[in-house]
This record gives sequence, C-alpha cells and structure tokens, in this order.
Amino acid sequence: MKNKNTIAQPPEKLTGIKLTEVPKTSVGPTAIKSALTHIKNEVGLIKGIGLLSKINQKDGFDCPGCAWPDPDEKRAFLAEYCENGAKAIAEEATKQRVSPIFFATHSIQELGALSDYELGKKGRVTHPMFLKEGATHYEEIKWEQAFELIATSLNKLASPNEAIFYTSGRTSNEAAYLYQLFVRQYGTNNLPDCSNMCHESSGAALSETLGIGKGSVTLDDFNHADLVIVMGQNPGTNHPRMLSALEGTKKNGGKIISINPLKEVGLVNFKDPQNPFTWLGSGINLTDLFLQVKINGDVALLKAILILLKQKENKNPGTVFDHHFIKEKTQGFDAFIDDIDNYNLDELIAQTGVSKTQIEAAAEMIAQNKKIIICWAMGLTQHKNGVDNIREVVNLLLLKGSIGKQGAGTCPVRGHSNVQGDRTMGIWEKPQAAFLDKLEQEFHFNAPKHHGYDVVEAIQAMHDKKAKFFLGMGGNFISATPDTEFTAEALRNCDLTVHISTKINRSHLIHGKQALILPCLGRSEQDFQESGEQFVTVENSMGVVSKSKGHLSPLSEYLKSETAIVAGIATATLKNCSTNWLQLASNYDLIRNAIEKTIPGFDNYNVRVRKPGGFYLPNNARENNFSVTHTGKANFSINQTSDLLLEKDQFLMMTIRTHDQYNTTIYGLDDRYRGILNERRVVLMNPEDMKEFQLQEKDLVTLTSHFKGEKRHAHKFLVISYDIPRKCTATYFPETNVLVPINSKARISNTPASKAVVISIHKE
Ligand SMILES: Nc1nc2c(c(=O)[nH]1)N[C@H]1C(S)=C(S)[C@@H](COP(=O)(O)OP(=O)(O)OC[C@H]3O[C@@H](n4cnc5c(=O)[nH]c(N)nc54)[C@H](O)[C@@H]3O)O[C@H]1N2
Ligand SMILES: Nc1nc2c(c(=O)[nH]1)N[C@H]1C(S)=C(S)[C@@H](COP(=O)(O)OP(=O)(O)OC[C@H]3O[C@@H](n4cnc5c(=O)[nH]c(N)nc54)[C@H](O)[C@@H]3O)O[C@H]1N2
Ligand SMILES: [Mo]
Repeated sequence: MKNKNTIAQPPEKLTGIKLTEVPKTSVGPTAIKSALTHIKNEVGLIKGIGLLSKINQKDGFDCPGCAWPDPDEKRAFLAEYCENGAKAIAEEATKQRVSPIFFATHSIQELGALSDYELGKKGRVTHPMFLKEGATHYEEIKWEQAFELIATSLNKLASPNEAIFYTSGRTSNEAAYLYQLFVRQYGTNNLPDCSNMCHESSGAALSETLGIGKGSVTLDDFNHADLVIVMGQNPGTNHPRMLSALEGTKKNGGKIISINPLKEVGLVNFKDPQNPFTWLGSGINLTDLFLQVKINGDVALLKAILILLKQKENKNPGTVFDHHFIKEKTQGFDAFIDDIDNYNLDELIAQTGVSKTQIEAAAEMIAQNKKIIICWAMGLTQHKNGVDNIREVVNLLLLKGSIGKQGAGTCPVRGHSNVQGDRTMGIWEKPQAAFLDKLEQEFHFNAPKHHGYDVVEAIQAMHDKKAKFFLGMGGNFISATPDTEFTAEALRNCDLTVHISTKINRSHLIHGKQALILPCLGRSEQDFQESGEQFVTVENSMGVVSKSKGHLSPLSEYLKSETAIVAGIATATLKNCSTNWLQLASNYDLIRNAIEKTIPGFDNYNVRVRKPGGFYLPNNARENNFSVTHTGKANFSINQTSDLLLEKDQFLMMTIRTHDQYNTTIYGLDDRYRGILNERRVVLMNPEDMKEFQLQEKDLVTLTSHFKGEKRHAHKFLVISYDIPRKCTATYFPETNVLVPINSKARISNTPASKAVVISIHKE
C-alpha cells in the first residue's frame, strides 16, 4: 500500500490570518459582490449570470446549496438564490477540469498534501478513473469496465452486508430511489447517509412525539407567527434566504428570539439583497431577544423557561397553556408537568450561562404569544442529548398548542438540498416494513428486513473488517465523518472504494486496495437519456416536491447521470433479476411511476410535479393529526439536561461552518461574518478564559480531545478571542473532525456529537 502515508486530515498549514471587526449587518451589497466574484472567477460572468437567472425559478434548477424552500407564488427574477447559493453553483459550474492528464501528473501522495480549498479549486472530474492495487496514480477506465469491477467485487463478498452504500444529500429523488432499490435487491439495508450526521436527532425526536420525522411549517407560516425562536442555527451563512422569511415575521408584527453561544451576525441584522432601498440604511434588526447559551445548555434553558411558564400558568390558570389542545391532542402531560418540579431554577440557570432576567423575558414572550415557530439546525442535533433537545422543543410547542395551525410549528432547517427527499425515497438503514412490502410487491424480490449500518456503525464495521466494500453516492465521507484517522483506517481496510462525484475531494485519496471515481452530471447540467431530455425532482425542507432541470451543456461527454450510473452498476451486478434498470434510467417518468406505486403521497406524480412550483407532500403534524404515533396522540416526553462534566483545564468545543464553505467544500478562506479572514485553523475562545490560561491572541496551540480515557490531537491552531460563553470554544470542521471520538454520539439517533467535544488547549 504505497499511499498509506497520505494524510487523512487537511494538512497542518497556516495561511496568514487577518482579523477584522465583526460586521454589524449581513447580506446587502457586500454579499452580492462576493457572489458575483465567485461566479466570475469560476464560471465567467456572462455564462454565470445566465445560470443565476435559472436558479430556483419554476422552469429552472434547484439550487444545490441548502434545502430552504422557494416562495410558492411570486419569485423574483435573478434573486431566488443567495450569496452562498451562487458560490455553490460557481463550484459546480466551474471551468476547471480534473482530467486523466491531471491524474497522470499528480500522484495521490501529492494531492493529499493539498488543502481542501486547493483540492476543490482543481475542478470537476471529467472521466471515470481507476486506482489499481498498489498504484500511485489514478488512470482512466471505461465505464463498462468500471461497472464490471464493482459487480465482481460485490458478487465475491461473503454476504451483501459486507458492502456499504453511503449517500450525501444532493442526489435527486429519481437517482435515490433507483439506488436504494438496487441496494435492497442486492441484499442489504446498509444505506448510511449524511442525515445520520445531520438531522437524524430531529427525525428520531419528531417521529416519536409527532408521528412525522419532518418539520410542520410552511414558508407562509413565517408571515403569521407571533414569535419565532431560532436555536442552534446560523441562517446568515447556511440558509440566507431564511432571513427574508424572518423579515416577513417582523413586518407582520412578530418577534424573534435567538438562542446561540455566538451572536451570529445574520440573525442580528439583515439587509435584503432583493430590496436595494435597505442597503443604504442600517439594515433590519431581526432578533428581539438574544440568549447567549452555553454549548449544550439548551435543555436546561428550556426547562428553566418551562418552570417559569408553569408558575405563570398556576398564577393565572388558562392564560399560558392551551388546555384544550393538550386534552384533545396530546398524551403524557401530567407526568411531564410533574417532572418539571424535580428541577431547581437557579441550578438550571447556572447551566445555561444566561441571566435570569433574560430567561424571564423569554418566558414572558412565550407566555404572551400563541403562534410560535421554533427553528433549529446542527446546534441542537449534534449532541449526546440531541434527541432530548428536540423533544424538549416539542414539549414547549405542545404546551402552547403551537402546532398544526397557521403561524406555528416545528421547523428543523435541513442542510443538503435534497436530503429530505432522499429519506422519503428510502435512503435509510432502518426502512419501515410497509415500504419494503411495497417494494417486494412491485419488483418481485425478497427485500432484506434486518436494519443496516448507519454512518458510525458503517465506519466501525469497515474498521473491524466486517465490511469490505464502500460506495459513496456523492459526499466526502472521510472529511465529513468523525474521528478522521480511525475512519481512514476503516476505508483503507476495504477491497474497493467507489465514489460517484462531481468534484475531486479527499475521499478519493483515502482509498481501499482498489478505488474508482465515477464522475456525474451536476444539477446545473442538461441530462439526456434515450427517451430525450430529462428533469429530476427534489423535496425541500418543508416537504414541497418540485422539478429541477439543468441548462448547461455537460462539461464532459464522459459524464453520466447518477441514475444512469446506478442502472449501469445494477445491470452488471444483478444477473438474475427481473427489473429492467436500463429501461428505468432511459426515461425518468418510469422511475416516478414506480415511486408513485410504492411511496405514499406521490399520486399522479408525473402530472403534479410538472405544474410550476410542484406539490406539498402530506404532513400529519401540519394537519393537526397525531393518530399515527405509537399512542395515537402527540407525545410529551421527559428529557435530560447535559451530563458533560469538564475538568478545570477543559473546554467544550463546537465544530461549525465558516461563511466560505459548503460542508467539506471550501469556497474560500474567509469567515467574513465573524471577522476572521484567510485562515481556517483557529480556535475561538472567551477572552477571560484566555487570561486565566495565559493565552494570547494568535498563540499557536495543540487541541487535545478527551473521551473515556482516550486522547486525540489536532495541531497548529491559532487562539482568537471572541464573544463566546466561558468554557466554550469553536473551531471549523473538517479540520477538527480528527478530535471527534467515533463513540461520542447522540443517544437514539447515533449522530456524532460534533458540537460538544471535550478538549484541552496547549501552547505549541
Ligand atoms: N453556505 C453553506 N450553507 C449550508 C451548509 C454549508 O456548509 N455552507 N451546510 C448545509 C448543511 S448540510 C447543514 S446541516 C446546514 C447547517 O446549518 P447550521 O446548523 O446553521 O450550521 P453550523 O455551522 O453547524 O452552525 C450551528 C450553529 O449552532 C450554534 N451552536 C453550536 N452548539 C450549540 C448549542 O449547544 N446550542 C445552541 N443553541 N447553539 C449551538 C453555533 O454557534 C452555530 O451558530 O446548513 C446547510 N447549508
Ligand atoms: N465536525 C463536524 N462534522 C460534520 C458536521 C459538523 O457540523 N461538524 N456536519 C455534518 C453534516 S450536517 C453533514 S450533512 C455532513 C456532510 O457530509 P457529505 O454530504 O458527505 O459532504 P459534502 O461536503 O457535502 O460533500 C461534498 C462532495 O459531494 C460531491 N458532490 C457535490 N455535488 C454532487 C452531486 O450533485 N452529485 C454527486 N454524486 N456528488 C456531488 C462533490 O464531489 C463534493 O466534493 O457532514 C457532517 N460532518
Ligand atoms: Mo447537514
């Protein structure tokens, strides 16, 4: 194994930090300038503007950025995207090519020494590439040979459960459906996906309490809400178009509470890019009350608020809780409300780091309002008690009857643009029996019934050599997953690792004995199959299914669509099956017909999805019907506060995104909204903590994580003083994934606890 020494972590190179003031306002003209610069540099201005005019339009393509929905009705020309959506497009539609000549002249070792930023900027992969056992360079391979190689590798495994089939969240409904169908016909449910590291805690909590693993609100609900609470989310960077929805709340007289260890700029003040009149002024203040909670202090904070609400309700019965809703629609209220008495208000407040006055102010706002939306993202899900966090959010909404009515409900803000759709299509290691039954009826095979591996279990299985084959449908497994060096060993144990990718990334360099890169079309590109030009469909964060059609010519004639690649692999692998994969892939309407027959909510799919704007999937919580839960009602639950204990020299570390990255794709080196430019290897610390531990601004440190006696190290980070609660620190992923222990994960959902890593900090 000549490439064994290729490093799995991004190289420990500093890039020359510059610090600026944290800006007072987000979006506005600076964002537009930044968007256009990325478009100009990567795509070229004329082609780029043409492309932008098609993003999120009813006849265009779905932005591959985030899963935030588009307005149902009027859409602004050239404006239904954001700075970071434009960057996502620029990355995909880039002029840069990674061709066979590039691979012939760059060894894996050389490529491993590049940073993620440098690697990404090399561009799109143009040809299928193969790495022979022991080779130092990838070389070109024909598609048919690649499919045969995969088939041979799969068919020689002792059991189909020795193969892992990962999915990232950009894959279309059609490709995802065909993929899971192939994997199940092959014989396994080993379908881990990026959701396992993302909103799995939301899915687990919401299914149990409300009977549906998805959020309940629509975009229009934001115009009717009295109060929106945004917890553990940084929309200014990760879902910028959400700021327009929050602006709608404010315009209609609603209030906003933000709960976050960081005062994220986007949540505080906003200049609408679609309304140049706001650019000159000081912007719109979005947040009415900011609670600077300690990392993982959310359950304690919510419990403190619940105690105060209970006191208010006891004082003036019937004024705070919605007793009619509680009686008609819920189960478990008595046990839940009694449990609150087990907590001491002052002790809870101490765990939150927030002042009593502010918590009282939050409780008062919640007491006075009836239509409440709670939004959240990774700040709540990626914790040991991530599922508890979200169940506690649901408790609060249930008490207020704030679900299943206009202007109220749950809003888990999804990440990848089709991550929710992929799950609807059956990309899940724990499929429901009813779904498998339908697949069996429609496709005449015996589907595997036992659950497969999620992401963490898949890594462990490969590490233990219980799994020997890895296929990634998109994504960047080595860089997105926890415990980088452990995961690298796991992948290196495989006989074959295969990646279906648009761009080159680190997962192509940390490989099994043999490796394949299969280049696919991106969202922005035209997709021609035997029956003519195709479109695909996607589901956004609010359950709207709509079509997406690329407009650019494919960057290379050797690219295949993800759907065609799955069909190729399935045809080569499954010799005795009755499904005609190539026919299905020749006309995506046929795949949609199969989806309609096997997944509820897709009646008349091919007709409805052709209507501009698409259609909403059914959503029992939105419809105020909880009969599908295990009790037939919406369930109150009893949840646990954080049990993480820090020693004197230890800190909690959250791993977050900069303004210039899309997960593991690094667009640039700036985190403009936090005033940190040209450097990613930083650790944000409270200035008082720095004083106590004798650390100065820009000191070079090693970070060491501590978990059950195990230690992991990450070197060469610069200390930066920042407005963050004491004992809390922040770093950027993927650089610090090496510190996230594989076994440190959420109860129930198994999501890596990458927002609460116990670390110590040592000067180098
Ligand atoms: N431009 C861009 N857009 C993206 C992405 C991207 O990388 N770049 N990624 C996409 C994906 S896959 C996802 S999942 C989403 C991610 O969207 P976010 O969840 O907004 O992303 P993170 O950077 O992980 O930010 C988490 C936020 O939670 C806060 N936080 C951390 N720990 C806690 C805590 O214990 N309590 C509370 N209350 N807050 C906490 C952090 O300070 C931060 O503001 O964005 C999607 N959109
Ligand atoms: N420490 C830490 N770790 C985290 C997180 C965190 O907050 N902290 N967040 C987690 C979260 S929320 C998520 S969702 C995961 C993300 O995990 P992944 O989804 O695995 O990672 P991405 O970086 O989004 O994947 C980027 C790669 O996808 C490929 N790609 C892009 N577009 C397409 C396409 O259209 N088709 C195909 N086939 N490939 C494409 C490109 O080759 C690109 O290099 O990371 C998780 N990891
Ligand atoms: Mo995500």
